Amino acid sequence: MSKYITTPIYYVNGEAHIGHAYTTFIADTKTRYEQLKGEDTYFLTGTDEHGQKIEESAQKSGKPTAQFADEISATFKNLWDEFGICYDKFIRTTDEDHKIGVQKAFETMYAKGDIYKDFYEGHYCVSCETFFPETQLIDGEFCPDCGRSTSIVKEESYFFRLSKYEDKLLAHYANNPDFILPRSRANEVINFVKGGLRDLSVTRTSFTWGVKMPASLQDDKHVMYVWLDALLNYITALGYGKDDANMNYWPASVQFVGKDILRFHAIYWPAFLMSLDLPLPQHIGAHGWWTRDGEKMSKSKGNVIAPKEVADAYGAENLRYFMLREVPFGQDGDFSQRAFIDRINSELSNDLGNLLNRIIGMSGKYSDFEIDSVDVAKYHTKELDAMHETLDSLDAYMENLQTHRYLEELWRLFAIGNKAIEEHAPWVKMKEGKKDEALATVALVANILAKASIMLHPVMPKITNTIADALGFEINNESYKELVLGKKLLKIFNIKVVPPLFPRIEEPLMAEAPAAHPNEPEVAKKEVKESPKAVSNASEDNLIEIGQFFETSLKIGTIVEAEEVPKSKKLLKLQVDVGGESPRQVVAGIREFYAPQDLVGTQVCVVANLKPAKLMGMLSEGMLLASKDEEGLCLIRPEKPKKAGTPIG
Ligand code: ME8
Repeated sequence: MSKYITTPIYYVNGEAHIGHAYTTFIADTKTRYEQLKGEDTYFLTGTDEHGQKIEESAQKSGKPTAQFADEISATFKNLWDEFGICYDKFIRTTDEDHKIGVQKAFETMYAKGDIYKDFYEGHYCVSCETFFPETQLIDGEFCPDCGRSTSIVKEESYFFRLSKYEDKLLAHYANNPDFILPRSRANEVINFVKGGLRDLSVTRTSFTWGVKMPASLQDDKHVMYVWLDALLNYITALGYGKDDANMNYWPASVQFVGKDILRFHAIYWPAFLMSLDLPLPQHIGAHGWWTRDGEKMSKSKGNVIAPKEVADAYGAENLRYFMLREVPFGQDGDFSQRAFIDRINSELSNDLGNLLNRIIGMSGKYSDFEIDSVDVAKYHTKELDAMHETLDSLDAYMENLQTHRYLEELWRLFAIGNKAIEEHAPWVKMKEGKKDEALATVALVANILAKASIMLHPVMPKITNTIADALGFEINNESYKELVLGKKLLKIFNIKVVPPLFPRIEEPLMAEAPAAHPNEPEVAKKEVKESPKAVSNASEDNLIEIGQFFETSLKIGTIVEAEEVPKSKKLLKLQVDVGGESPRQVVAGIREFYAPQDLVGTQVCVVANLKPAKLMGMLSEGMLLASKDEEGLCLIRPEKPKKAGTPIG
C-alpha cells in the first residue's frame, strides 16, 4: 500500500521557526521510515497564502500581496531544501492547479446541497481567520485562541452543512480509535462535536485575496474562506479536480498537524471529504507546541527561534534528533540550548560516536580494518538476542508516532554494545592470545552499529550514511530486510576511518541563548530547595493575606502516565491531567516512595501556576502537594474522586 504523508501548509505571514521545522522533521522522518520499509511514499508540504491575515501582513511590509507571498513561500522551500527534506511536492495555494481543484470541490459540494447561501453575523478574529460565538469570547471581545480583539462582521456568506455530518463524524471516531493520534487528544475533538456543530461559513466578501467562486455560480463578490481553500490542498496536490494524476495515493496515511489546528483537521476536513465522497485519512497526528518561556512560539507573538540559526550552530540533523527525542509526541516542550547540548554530548557523542570510534580503532589495531562476523554467534548469543528483541520493538513506536520512545529504545542497542566492550575487554583478550574472542566482540559491536544506523537513518539520514560508509555497507530497503527483519549479520566489514561525527560541545554555541530558561539549572534548584522552606516558614509571625494564598492555583490532577527517570534515584516523570487541553508533565521527587505503576489513575493536588522549570533536562510544569516526615513521604489527595482540573481552595 502506498503511503501519503503531509505537513500543514504554513502561512506566509512570516518565516519558518522551529515549530514548523518540528512538524516537517517528523513528517520527513516518517516518510523516510516508510521508504526504508520499501513502501511507495508521497510527501507533501507547502504554503498557505490566501486570506485577510496575509493581505494585512503584505500591506504592513509595503509589498504587493503576491510578491510578498512569493518571497516568504520561497524562504520555506529553501529552508526545507537546505535541510534535505524529501518532499515530493511543495504546494502553494496560489498555484493555478490548486485553485481549479478548490473550485471543483466547491461545485461538487454545492451540487450535492451541502453548500447554501445565507447571512452571517458574528465576532471575527482576523488573526485566526475564524468566527467565534459570543459565549467563547474573553470579556465579550477577545479571541479565545490568540487573545486579540475581534470585530463584528456581518456579511452574505455561503455555508457548508457541517451540522449534517455530526453523527457520521462521531461514528467515525468511535470506529477508528486511532484516527487521532495520540489517542489522548481524541476526547477534546469528540466533545467539541458532541457540543453541536454549526454550519460553517465558507466564503467571505470582506476581502479579495482568495480563491474565486467557481464560474458556474456567477458570484464574484465572494472568495473562498481560507480554511476551505487550505484544507483542500491535500487532494488538489494529487491532481483532484484536474487530472487526478496522483489520487491513487489518497487517502493519506498520516497528516501531521500541531494541536492548534487539530479541530480543523479532525472535524472540518473529514466532513469536507465525506461531502466529496472521498475516504478519510488513516491518521491525524497532532503534536504539541514548542514553547519559549512557557508560551507557544509563534510568528505573531514574535518569540520565535530560527531553525537555520540553530542548525548552523549545532547541525541540522542534531536538531532533528533532539526535537524528536526530547518531547513525547503530542506534548509541549520548551526549547533549551542546555538540554540540546546535553543530548548531543551524552547520547550522540558518548553513546553512539564513541562506540563507532572504538570499533574503527580496534579494527585497525587488531585486524587491519577488516571485521569478520564468523565467531559472533559463538560468544555473544545473549547480546544478539537482546539486540534483536530491541530491534523488533521499534516498529510499533514509529507506527504510533512515538518518536521519543523509538529513539529511547534504539539507544538500548548502543548500551548493549558499550556493555559488551566493557565486559569482554577485547584488549585483554588480545593480550591473552584469545584473538578470536576479541574479534568476535568487535564484530558484534560493528553489527550493532550497522543495524542501529539503519533504524536511525530516517531521523539522521546523512550522518547514518556516513556511519554506513565507515562500516562498508549501504542503508536501503535491502539492508533493512536482511539485517533488521532477517536478523542476519553482515559477514565482512571493511572499515574506513572517519573523523569524529559528534564533537562534544562545552559551551552554548548561539550568542543569544534562545533557551526559554537560560539559567534553568539554577531556577530548578532554587525551586526545589525553596518550596519546602516557604511552607514551613508560614508561621504566625509570617502571616499572609488571603489574596496571597489565592495567587497559587491549586487543582485536582489525575495522573495518566508515570515513569522512572533514567539515572535519577529521586525523580519520577508524570503526565498529569489538570483539566487542560493535554496532560501536563510534572517531574516530582517521589521515586523513593511510590512505584510508577501505583500512581497511574490516582489523583493528586497540583500547584498549577508555577513557572515551568527543568529538572535533569526535563520540563516540569507543576508541583504535587506532599507531606514528609521521618516515616516517609505521602501525597496529599482528595478525599473523594473529583474531575481533573477542579480548583482547590
Ligand atoms: O496554521 N510548536 O499555518 P501556520 C510546534 N496555514 N509546532 C508549531 C508551532 C509551535 N510553537 N508553531 C507552529 C496554519 N507550528 C495553517 C495550516 S493546513 C491546511 C493550514 C507548526 O503557519 C504546527 O504544525 O500557523 C502548526 O500546526 C503549524 O506549524 C501552523 O502553521
